[in-house]
Amino acid sequence: MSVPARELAIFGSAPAFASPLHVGRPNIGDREQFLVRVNDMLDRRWFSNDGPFVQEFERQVEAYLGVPHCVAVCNATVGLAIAVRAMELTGEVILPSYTFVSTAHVLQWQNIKPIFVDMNPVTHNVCPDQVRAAINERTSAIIGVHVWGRGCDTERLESIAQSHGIPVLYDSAHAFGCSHQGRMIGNFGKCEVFSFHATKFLNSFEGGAITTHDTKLAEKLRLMRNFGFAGYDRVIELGTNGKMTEVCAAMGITSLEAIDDLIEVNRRNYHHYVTEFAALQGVSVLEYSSRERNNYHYIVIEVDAHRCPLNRDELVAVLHAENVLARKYFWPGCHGMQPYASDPPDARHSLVQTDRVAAQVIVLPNGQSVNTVDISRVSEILRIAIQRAPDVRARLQANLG
Ligand code: T4K
Repeated sequence: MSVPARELAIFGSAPAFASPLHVGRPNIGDREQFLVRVNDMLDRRWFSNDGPFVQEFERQVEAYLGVPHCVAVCNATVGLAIAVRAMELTGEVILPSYTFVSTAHVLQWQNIKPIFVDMNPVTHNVCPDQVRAAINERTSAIIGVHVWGRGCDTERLESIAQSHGIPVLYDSAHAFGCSHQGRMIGNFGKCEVFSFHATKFLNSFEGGAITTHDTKLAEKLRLMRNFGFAGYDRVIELGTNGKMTEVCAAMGITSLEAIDDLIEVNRRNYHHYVTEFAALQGVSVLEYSSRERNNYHYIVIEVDAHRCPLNRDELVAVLHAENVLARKYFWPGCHGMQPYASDPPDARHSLVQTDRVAAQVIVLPNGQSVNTVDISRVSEILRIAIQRAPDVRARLQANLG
C-alpha cells in the first residue's frame, strides 16, 4: 500500500498519528460477555481467594495447553518468585540477560545470585553453550525465557540440566498460544510461568499462571500463592499473596474466548509489516516459524548498524516524534541494570551478543488497536527517514544541542 510522501514530524510537521500508537495496547475480547461476568461476580460477592472464575480460567488454560496443572497467580513476577521458592532454589541460577528485568529480580529478592549468560543472536534466546559454561557447584537451576514467544532450545537446556541434576524452569511470559517443536509451550521443564499482564497477547488486566506436569509441585504452588494455608487456621508452607482476583480471571476467560481472533489480527499485522518493511535498507523483521503455532504478538525489528544509514536510537526518535511509541525491549540487558551492573565482580562482564542485539532491536505496535493502514504509515515514516538520513541525523543532533 502506498501512502503519500510527507514531511517528518522531527522537521516540524504534525505527527503522523494524532494519538499515540502504543506497543502493548491491551487486547479486549467480547466486552458484553466480560460485563456479564463482572455482574455475576458482583452478585456472588466472591472477589478473590480461588473463586469460581479463577478455577474456570485454570481449567480452560489446562485444556488449551494440554497440561495437567495450571495455577493462576496475580502476575508473572510473583508466579516466578513462587516457583523459584517452591523448587527450593538456592545459590546461583543461570538465566539470559536478554529478558525483562523481573526474571532476574525474583532471584535477587530471594538472595539467589542471577548468573547472566549470552544469547544466540539469531533466535534471541539463551545460548545453551554459555549456560553449560556457567554451571558450577552453586548452580541450582536454569531459567530459559521464550523471548518473543519463540521457544528456546529446550532440548539442549534440559539435557545440560539433567546431566548436572538440576531443574529447568521457563519464563514463558511472551509465549501463551505458541508451540515449540509442535508441543504447546507450557508443557516444558519443571514448570513454566506465563504473564497475562495488560500489555501481553492474552491479558487478564494483571495476571499470570504457572503450568506444570508435576502434581506435588502444583499442590505446593497452590498453597504458596495463598500464604501457605492448608485450611482454616492451618499454615503449612511459607507462602505469600499471589492470588489472582475474580475480575482478572473474568478478563482472562473473556480473552481466552477471543484467542483465535487475537492471533488472526496479530498474524495479519505481522505479515503486513513483513511486506511493507521488505524494502527498508538495513531493517529486518524477526521471523516466526510457519511450522509452529505463534501468537505473533511482538513485532521485532533489527536495525543493522552497517547497512542502515540511521541507527536504532535515531529511528526510535523519528518514530516517537510521529507518536509511534516504539520500544527498545530489552535494552540494556539485565546485566546493565541495577543492582546487577554494579554487582561485583563477575556480573560486570560484557555479553557481546546481548549488548549488540539489545542495541539494534525496536519493538513496534501490534494487536487490535493497529491496522494495516497504520503499519503502512509507520513503514513510510521509516522509508523517508532512511532516505533523508543525513538531514534526519543533523536535525536530531540539533534538537539535542
Ligand atoms: N518475564 C518477561 C520476559 C516479561 O516480558 C515480563 C513482563 C515478565 C516476566 C513479568 O510479567 P508481569 O509480572 O508483568 O506479569 C511492560 C509490562 O508491564 C511487563 O508486563 C512486560 N513484561 C514488559 C515487556 O512490558 P513496561 O515497563 O514497558 O510497561 P509500560 O508501562 O511502559 O507499558 C508498555 C506500553 O503499553 C506503553 O506504551 C503503554 C501501553 N499500555 C500499558 C498498560 C499497562 C497501555 O496502552 N495500556 C495499559 O493498560 O513493562
